Amino acid sequence: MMLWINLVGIALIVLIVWWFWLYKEHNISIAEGSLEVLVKDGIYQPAHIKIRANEERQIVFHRADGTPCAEMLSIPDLDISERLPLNKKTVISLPALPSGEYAFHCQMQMYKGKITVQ
Ligand SMILES: [Cu+2]
Repeated sequence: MMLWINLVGIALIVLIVWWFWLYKEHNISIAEGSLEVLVKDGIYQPAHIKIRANEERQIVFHRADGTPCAEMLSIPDLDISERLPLNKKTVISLPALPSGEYAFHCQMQMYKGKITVQ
């Protein structure tokens, strides 16, 4: 019984490490052309986007989550607020940006993402 509890504990730690650390690393995507972000199951995939500074960029958001809250995409620093129709792809055009970090999220900030410009 004790062994079984220990095994469950180890499995839980592995899962937590994977979720908070390894998983996020895999979420980084360096975009060269247009980039697609899937909006599904409570996360943006990828949630962390890297783009180059001083270059205009398009990001395609593909919303596959019917939750009403997932409908809005906000990038507050850029005054962008767009409706994402369900099961459709919406192109968001970003202006040429200076280096920095720009957060994006859904209406109630359940979905969260970040654009790193460098
Ligand atoms: Cu939301």
